Amino acid sequence: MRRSTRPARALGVLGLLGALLLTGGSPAASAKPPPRDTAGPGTNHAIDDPFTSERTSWWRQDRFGMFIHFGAYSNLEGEYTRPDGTVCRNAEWIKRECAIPTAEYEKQAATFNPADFDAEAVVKAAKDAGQRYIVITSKHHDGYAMWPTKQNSWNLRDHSSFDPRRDLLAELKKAADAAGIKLGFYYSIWDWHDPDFADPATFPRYKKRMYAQLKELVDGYDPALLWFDGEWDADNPTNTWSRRDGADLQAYLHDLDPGLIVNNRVGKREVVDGDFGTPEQEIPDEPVAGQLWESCMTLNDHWGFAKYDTHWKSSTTVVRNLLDVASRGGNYLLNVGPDRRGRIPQPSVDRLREAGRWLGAHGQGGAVYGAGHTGLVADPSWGAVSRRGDTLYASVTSWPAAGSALHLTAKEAFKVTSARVLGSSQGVRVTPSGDGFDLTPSGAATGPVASVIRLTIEPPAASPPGTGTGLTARSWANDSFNGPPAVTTVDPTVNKSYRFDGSPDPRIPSDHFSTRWTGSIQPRTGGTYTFTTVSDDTVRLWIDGEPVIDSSTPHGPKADQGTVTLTAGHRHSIRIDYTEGTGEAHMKLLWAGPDQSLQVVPRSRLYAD
Ligand code: H79
Repeated sequence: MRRSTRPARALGVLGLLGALLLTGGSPAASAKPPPRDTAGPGTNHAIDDPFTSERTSWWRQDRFGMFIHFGAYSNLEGEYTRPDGTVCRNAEWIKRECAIPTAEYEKQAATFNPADFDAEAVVKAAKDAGQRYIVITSKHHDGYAMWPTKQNSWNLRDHSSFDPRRDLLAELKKAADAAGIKLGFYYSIWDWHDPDFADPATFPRYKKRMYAQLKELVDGYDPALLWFDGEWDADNPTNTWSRRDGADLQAYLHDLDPGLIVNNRVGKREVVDGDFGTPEQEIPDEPVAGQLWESCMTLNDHWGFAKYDTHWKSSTTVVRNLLDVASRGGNYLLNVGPDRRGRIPQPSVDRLREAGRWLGAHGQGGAVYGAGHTGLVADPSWGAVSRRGDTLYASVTSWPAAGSALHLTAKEAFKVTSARVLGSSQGVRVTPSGDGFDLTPSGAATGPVASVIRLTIEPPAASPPGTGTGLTARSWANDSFNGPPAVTTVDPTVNKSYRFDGSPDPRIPSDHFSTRWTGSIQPRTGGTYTFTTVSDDTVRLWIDGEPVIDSSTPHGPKADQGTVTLTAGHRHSIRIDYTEGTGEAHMKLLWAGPDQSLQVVPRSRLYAD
């Protein structure tokens, strides 16, 4: 939709023209605009604030996605019989874990014929589940491309028994578009098949092919998201992927399509990498500090199809996981693994449909879509509470005995103006009690999965919108605030991603600098605020002269947090001391409060000296 205008494509052409004019070089020599990461001192690579940007808006609302693991490994359906007759089991890691010789693995892949892959059925399964986006493996660690890549013949068109006229990713894109479902691609950096991958001397050749493949995917299928994996240090084959490789790749992708959403495994899974964190097979017990996040999880015990794996999660578990995730401000990416013919296993389809039925009933999906962390109440033992504006959704998984109450612990002062159980006509008595409220429903649970009590609240009173223009920023060309500052500006926000080569100003080199931000910060609502700094190398934060964060031991990319009580409309003095020694440089200031979800502190709430 919006993204089809592709402003970057035009920029790319201009960049190419510029390069030609400057160098007089041949088109071949300057086929690619220079990576943003070589832009030099004075550059801030921060694209936007993923917590608030238009770019990530759909992803932040949609909450629930379908992960699809499908590749040459699927053809083995989780089992490899060795020449000696012994059997080795694994799914998408089967080549490596069962030590299948490459020739053997290639031989079996040549028989791969997922003729029954039905993109419309896949999209329908996702839609029926209430999933609003799909992420499919375009290439897993085995290096096998699921689209007709031109970079090698190790792909579904050139190395399979599949109809060469078909293109699964194109089919899926078409079906997803028709259903209004977003499509993203998983892509493994680690590649067990490409002969140039493991040797640092030939790695640049691999990297070039990888860039070309990613360009094929972006240009050919217009994905909404790229989900990288295999970024970690590894042996067999050696993986040398570095933070700098990640920074370059992120810049390259942004030039290809500035609308792309990218996960943190594009780099080295640090809080500054990509747009969102990727807890795998786990649900964090509180919002992730400093980054959007998405838990990815299998529906049984394997990502790829494994014919013997019947250890399915129940639809109840799926819904409850999703409710927990949404209440902590995250997304849930739930996996299916099609079989060798391309069919999603029926037990998966059944569970997804049951989960979708719950979400679609009585407006219960309101607890998930567009809802997030409340900032107002503690995580209860009896379920999960999420929030959308002035509505709280208390999803109850342990319904109280008749006449008993559910206690809601309030972290901030707010009022409850109404309460009702979705899908039930029973009443709910709300009484202030101890550190919060008691909710006493008059009837039974609405079902075995979860019953949702929808509360309308009056949040703490808000002061008028702010009129700030940012903080005073003084920067030094040394890392100890020594002497007079080299440059003084007003920074609208503290959202810096200098990476390896950037700095606050062209006059300040990319290593050994410091910045002190001063002024005042004015919250709309009074109460307890959590400040989060994302920094590399050191940061100290004071509010009203009191230390809130002191992270002055030089560190790599890191989130630090501190809490402080602020008064509505009051301008609290703020000071941030940030230093960069060598290497990468980052500095962000985020906050979350009683009526304020986690985000970079906006300009309007910051006032210069
Ligand atoms: O694509 C899925 C996994 O293949 C991949 N990431 C998700 C999204 C993944 N990579 N690493 N891991 C998951 C965790 C590592 C697990 C391992 Fe093992 C334990 C690797 C070797 C031992 C599991 C068991 C995989 C092979 C044997």
